[in-house]
Amino acid sequence: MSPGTRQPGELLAAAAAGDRAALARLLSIIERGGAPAAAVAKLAYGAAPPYTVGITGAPGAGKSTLTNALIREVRTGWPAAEDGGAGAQHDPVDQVAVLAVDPSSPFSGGAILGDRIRMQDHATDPSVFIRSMATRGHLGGLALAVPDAVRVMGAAGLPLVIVETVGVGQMEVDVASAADTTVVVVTPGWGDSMQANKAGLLEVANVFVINKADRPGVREARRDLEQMLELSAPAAWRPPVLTTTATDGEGVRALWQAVARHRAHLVRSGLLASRRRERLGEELRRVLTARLLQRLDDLAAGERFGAAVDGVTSGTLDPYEAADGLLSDLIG
Ligand SMILES: Nc1nc2c(ncn2[C@@H]2O[C@H](COP(=O)(O)OP(=O)(O)OP(=O)(O)O)[C@@H](O)[C@H]2O)c(=O)[nH]1
Ligand SMILES: [Mg+2]
Repeated sequence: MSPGTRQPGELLAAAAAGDRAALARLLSIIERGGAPAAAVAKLAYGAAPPYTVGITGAPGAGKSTLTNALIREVRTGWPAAEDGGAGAQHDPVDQVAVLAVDPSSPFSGGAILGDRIRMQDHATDPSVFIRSMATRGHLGGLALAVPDAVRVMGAAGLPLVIVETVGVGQMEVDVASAADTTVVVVTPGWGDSMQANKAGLLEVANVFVINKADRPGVREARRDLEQMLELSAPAAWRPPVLTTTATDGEGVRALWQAVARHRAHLVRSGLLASRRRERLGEELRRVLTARLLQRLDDLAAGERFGAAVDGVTSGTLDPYEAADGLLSDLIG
């Protein structure tokens, strides 16, 4: 049977048995949203969540190149944490998924061409699954679609998902904060261009990477980041500032070790569970908001709404009274 005619349950069973076409099909359903996406998402609940590493940063910072290089390290397994061996211990990572998310692009179709090219080292490796996701015009939709996609990948048996997000705006911060460990990639000279969103970056970053370390300005970029970190409130985890040259793999092992240290920190402190709970709460809020907005749209198209507008127009109602009345219809 072609993947197009199979039900979500069958597709998920096939995906869990290693059928990548079935997994890709499930992710397309998630991406399109609506009731079919909710049906797929429902199936994926309850499965063990994969460990999620977010890689975010400005367009062209080298995220895909870095991810490509990182996959090689990932395949060697989780390194022992360098803190006396607590936490992550040489766990094998037999499979890895990459989800490349582009909030600004309405195009996807499986894999953005550029990402295909830059991750081609692994194109024929059956244990590496690479997939792109775009907005399809639904504002805020990705913030809901990405966690669902990650869960589906987990339910399909992928233990580690790397989520690459382009950009540094609020939407990207939302998507990035859906990761267990978030790596923020900057380049020499980044400070001038991203002045506006430094606080947002600081909020989500667990690891900072200055990529393109083969270019001038690394020292200044590092000083910038360190100053920013100095100003932030002391916390149990201080994001390390690493340098990489993704094109030749320089610094990539240290990056993977930093991710492993952060993971060990989360596990040891109990933060992994509490942060995941927090994220689920955030997700529930988003679902609620989306549902409410849908009902509001329905309401605004109805007779009662028209009558309320008439009332406000004729002066028998003020807009606040009218809104309260409509709301009690909606919720009551
Ligand atoms: N000099 C130098 N170039 C790099 C390095 N890493 C990546 N590049 C180059 O930078 C360009 C962009 O790299 P990508 O990996 O596509 O960057 P990206 O952040 O994934 O880009 P988008 O997904 O489009 O936002 C490519 O031409 C890479 O070869 C590096 O460490 N040094
Ligand atoms: Mg990319």
